[in-house]
Amino acid sequence: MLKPQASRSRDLRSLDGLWSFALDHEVGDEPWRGRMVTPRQAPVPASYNDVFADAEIRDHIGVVWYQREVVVPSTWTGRRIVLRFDAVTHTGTVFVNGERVAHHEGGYTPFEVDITSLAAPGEEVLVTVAVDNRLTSATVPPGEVGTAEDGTPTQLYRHDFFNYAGLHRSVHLAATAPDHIRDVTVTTTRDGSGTASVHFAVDTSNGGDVRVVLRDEDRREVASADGATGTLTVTDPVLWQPGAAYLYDLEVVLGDGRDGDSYTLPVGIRTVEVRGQQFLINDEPFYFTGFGKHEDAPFRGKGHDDVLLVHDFALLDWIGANSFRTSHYPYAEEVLDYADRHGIVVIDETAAVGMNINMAGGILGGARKPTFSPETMSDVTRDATAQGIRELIARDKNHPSVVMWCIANEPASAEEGAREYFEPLVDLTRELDPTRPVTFANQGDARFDNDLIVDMFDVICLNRYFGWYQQTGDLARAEVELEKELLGWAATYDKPILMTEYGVDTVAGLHQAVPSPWSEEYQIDFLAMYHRVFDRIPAVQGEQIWNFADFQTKAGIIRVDGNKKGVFTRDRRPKSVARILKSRWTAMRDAAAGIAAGTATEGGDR
Ligand code: GCB
Repeated sequence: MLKPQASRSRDLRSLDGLWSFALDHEVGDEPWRGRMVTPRQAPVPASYNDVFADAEIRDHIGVVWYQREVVVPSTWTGRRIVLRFDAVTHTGTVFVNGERVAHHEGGYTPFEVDITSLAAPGEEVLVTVAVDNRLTSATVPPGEVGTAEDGTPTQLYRHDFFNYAGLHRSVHLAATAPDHIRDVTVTTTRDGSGTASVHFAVDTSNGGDVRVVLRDEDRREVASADGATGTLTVTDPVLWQPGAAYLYDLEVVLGDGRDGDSYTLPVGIRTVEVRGQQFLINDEPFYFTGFGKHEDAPFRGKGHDDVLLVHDFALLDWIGANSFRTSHYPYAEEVLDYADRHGIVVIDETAAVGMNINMAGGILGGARKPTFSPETMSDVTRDATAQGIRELIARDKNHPSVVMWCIANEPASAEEGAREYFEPLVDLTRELDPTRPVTFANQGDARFDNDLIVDMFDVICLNRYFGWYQQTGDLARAEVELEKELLGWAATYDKPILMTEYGVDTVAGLHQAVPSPWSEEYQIDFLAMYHRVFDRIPAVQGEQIWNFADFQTKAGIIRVDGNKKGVFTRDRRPKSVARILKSRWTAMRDAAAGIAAGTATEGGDR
């Protein structure tokens, strides 16, 4: 699915800004029929939960309404007009001028609808959106809604981040020619003789004539072709490399180029492969350093913000990280565009999180019952998971920064039914994208000797908390357990191992001479212990700390104003460990750059 863009043939109008906003019970039936009467306005993009000082809004369960008007430019006569939502969390139903035009489930992927017949150029249209934040066994992430004794709704979910909702990303009105480019798919390969191939497939609304032109960063044409599918050959390509991004532009033109449609897609030439226990980018072993992140910030919740985007990437660069995982849902497309442009490697995750009913002995989720069953994670949940995979790959398939799909976080992969649940999903992912490795993030109850699904995946991603949830405060015992476990995985599977989560809640400013949990010193000692162990085990090919920054969660007895495992605070101030990480990761980055440039020095092999 193409991100909307303004080009010589396409136009865009942003619908971001303040929208009228109301809770469901505050407006009458069918508020989309006319102008909503409400004293409130909510900013877009943003979560609605924290922008008002009102517990009823923060904790609301169910539908809220957003509404605004927009004037369709009079110059758009004869154009195809599309209304596009980058993310409505979790379910959006859209009305235009009182008519229901779209319904979309899945809070982190875009959808769009052709509203040409309702949007007269020069006239105003009224856009109303019902946003539903309820999570059920038919949604991803899943949850359970119920009713309390006093008749009020309840919501249970098993993931450890606040259930923020709203119009989280931009809304656009877009105009194209009626005959238009619907989609472009690009993959790249290299051959031994120093050339690269850019394979392209263009989907158009009318099957018309297509021309593609590839230009380098100096806007020089390097290859071109006619036809909707084909291969461009690039001699002496400049590769997209971690830490050294290079993007070509593929301009796709439909029709005669004057009146026809055109779309420009950035293209990075790079290859990804898993070979034995190595993860290769452009045939070079790649060791992941970085974080699991969240889209999370004070006030705006999960609303996309370019300031935060640029600042987070600046901190990634400052600390020497080369990668992150989009835990636990697809991030805004702006994030991936930025990663493409700045050479940061991304593990791209679906929103399939919280699919383990018995985790933590049920503390988080209630009594023990099967995770995979018609009453819990059922065929309906799996269909929603499959749809999430389809939409993720449709959106992100062309990003060179995305090197792997992560199709679930911490499912109950040692429980009966896990294989039946995941096998078709792995097959689907590979069918949709045969070029990228596939993984899931494994939780500690599923070990190398009882996990039922890991053999179907290319890379073993482990989330482990020895020294925090187990052996709390005892890093010596934790070190023994961690090493035992990693060696077990390395001996059982000939696959790369990434530690995709390890971390400790740390209160910024809490210092101790004799470190114990929650202090900054314990975070330092904890991470140092993990790194010692990683450095002893060659199958470990990456370290992504949980988490980049402190983030909001639902209230609970193990969370004090959220999860505090960040290396940065929620407002992005470094905790003490940050400088120590910076020296480890910048040394590793320099060593990797030295290897790429052929000037590696001794000891610079990781
Ligand atoms: C996990 C989850 C992550 C939590 C983290 C924690 O295993 O994947 O979402 O936030 O543990 O801090 O408990």
